Amino acid sequence: MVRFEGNPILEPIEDHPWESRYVFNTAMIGLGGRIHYFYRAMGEDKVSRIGYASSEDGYHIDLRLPNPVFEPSCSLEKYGCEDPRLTLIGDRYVMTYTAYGDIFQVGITSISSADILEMNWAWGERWFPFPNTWNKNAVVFPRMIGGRYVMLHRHEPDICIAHSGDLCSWNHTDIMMRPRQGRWDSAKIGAAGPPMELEDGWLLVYHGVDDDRTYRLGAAILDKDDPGKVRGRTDEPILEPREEYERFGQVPNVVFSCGSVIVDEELLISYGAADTVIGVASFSLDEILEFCV
Ligand code: BMA
Repeated sequence: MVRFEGNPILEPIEDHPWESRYVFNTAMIGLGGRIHYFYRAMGEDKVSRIGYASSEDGYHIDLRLPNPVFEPSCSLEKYGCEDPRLTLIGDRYVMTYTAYGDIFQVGITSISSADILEMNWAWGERWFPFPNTWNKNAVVFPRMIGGRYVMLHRHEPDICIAHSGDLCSWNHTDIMMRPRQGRWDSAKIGAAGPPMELEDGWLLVYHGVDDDRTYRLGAAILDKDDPGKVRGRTDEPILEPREEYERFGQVPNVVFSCGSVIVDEELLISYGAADTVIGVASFSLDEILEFCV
C-alpha cells in the first residue's frame, strides 16, 4: 500500500463558508478519462453538503468547484447530506448518501453520466428506502444479480444486505457480515465504496471500528452470484491511521472511504482522514486479494 506523498489532496477552503471547516468522505468514479470526486464538506453551519473536484490522474486535483453540487432539500436532511457513494447502472449514476435529520437514514438519488461530464447537477428525485430506520453506509452493486438489484447498508453494528426490483423499494434486510471480537473491526463495520466486480467475485472495501473508536479499512471478497456470502476477508486492515493528518482533526484516528477505482491492476482508494481532509492511497489488487483469506 502506498499513500500518495502529496496527501492531503483536498483540504477545507476558508473563503468558502460551506466547506471552510472540514472536507472528507469521498465518492470516486472514473468517467470520460478523468477521476471525479464527490466529497462531504462542512463549514460554518456544520451542515454537510457535497462538493465536486476532478483530476486527470486521481492524485492531482486540477478542477474544483466553488459551490456545493448537492445540498439538503427537506427536513429529513436538515443537518446534512453525508458520505456520498456513486454506482454506475446503465447510463446513470445512482448516489446513496446519509440523510441526517431527526434520525440518520439512507438517501438515494441519481444523475446521468452526461450531466456529470457537463457539470450540470440535474439530480433526479430523492427517496428514502428505509423510513424511520437508523442506518447508513449504503452501497448499490453495479448490476442486477439473480434478477434483483442488491444493496449493502449498515444497521449497527453489522453490514446488511437488501434487494430491489426497481431501485426504489427495498425488501427486508439480512445481516451479511458482522464485527469480529478482539480485532480491528470489533465494534462495528460498514461498506466503503460500492463493490467492484472481478473475475472471481466482488471486492468490497469496508471500514471497521474497534473498541477505541479507531476507524480502519479492510477488504472482503463476496460470492459472485450470491454476494451475501463472504468468501474471504482480510485478517489485518489494509489502511489504518498513521500519518499526522489521519490521527489529528475533527475526529482523531479515522480513515473512512466512500469509493475507489481500479487503474492498471492498482486499486486507488480515496479516504477522509480524521474527518478533516482527503487523501488517496494505492494498493496492488493482487495483494489485496491474497490477503482476503
Ligand atoms: C461515521 C460517519 C462518517 C465519519 C465516521 C468517523 O459514523 O459519520 O461520516 O467519517 O463516523 O467519525
